Amino acid sequence: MNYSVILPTLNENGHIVQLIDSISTIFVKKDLAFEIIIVDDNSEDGTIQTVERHKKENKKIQLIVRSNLKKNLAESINEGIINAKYENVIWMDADFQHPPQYLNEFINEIHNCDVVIASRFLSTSGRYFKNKNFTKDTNENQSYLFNKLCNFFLFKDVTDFTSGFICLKKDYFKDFRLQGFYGDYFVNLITYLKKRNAKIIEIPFTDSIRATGYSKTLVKVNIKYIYTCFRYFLTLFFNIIKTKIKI
Ligand SMILES: Nc1nc2c(ncn2[C@@H]2O[C@H](COP(=O)(O)OP(=O)(O)OP(=O)(O)O)[C@@H](O)[C@H]2O)c(=O)[nH]1
Ligand SMILES: [Mg+2]
Repeated sequence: MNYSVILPTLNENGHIVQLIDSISTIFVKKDLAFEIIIVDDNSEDGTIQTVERHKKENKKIQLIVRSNLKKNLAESINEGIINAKYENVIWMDADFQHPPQYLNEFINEIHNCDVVIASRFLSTSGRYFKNKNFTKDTNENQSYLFNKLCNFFLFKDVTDFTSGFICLKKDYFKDFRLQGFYGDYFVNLITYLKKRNAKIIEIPFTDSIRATGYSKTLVKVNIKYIYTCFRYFLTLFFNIIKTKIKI
């Protein structure tokens, strides 16, 4: 089996080389064919220049810069998928919140199914903020509640509908594109995969704290935060309709 790992980036300069190297080490150790596709939405912190320099040393890197386009996470991942050359695609956050060691489990599990999702909400999963040294962001409560509602109204055998840490067959994207405001694209993806009767396995994982830089997700309750919540709930609503009337 072979793997295209997609890293959507927006200002991740502080740790991007370290992340690329950690991912590369996993595949090299297992002697598996792989590539790492960085899809950057015009970072202004030097991420692009850093990756360009690192590309000269690591031939597995592909860099795509989405210049002059509206920044969008789902569209960035779509761009990575279109340019992926291997059978399995993986994508994950590029800030170490999705620890690269779980790629080992993706590689083990994908032999037994079509899709592996790393979940924050299985009984054996963990959260970084359980460590007393870290505070919980406001949006974590919203994320927990949203995922519970998705689990109740959509599919009982999926727990993390906004994971963003996944391994699946590239073939699923022959006639499907990710679409969403932000992390809600993942709900649309799960509904689509279920419609295709994909065998989905969730593995528990414990997220880590972002390595450097800042979160692009809103952590303060303001009008933008309320709008983001509204967009997420709208996505849930449309997915309930889609699953109930099977369109
Ligand atoms: N290409 C691209 N990448 C993005 C965009 N927004 C976020 N990202 C990347 O998506 C990943 C997740 O973004 P984060 O800012 O860490 O947000 P989050 O993990 O959902 O939220 P926190 O838990 O608060 O960190 C990171 O790799 C970001 O660099 C975007 O508009 N375009
Ligand atoms: Mg993050």
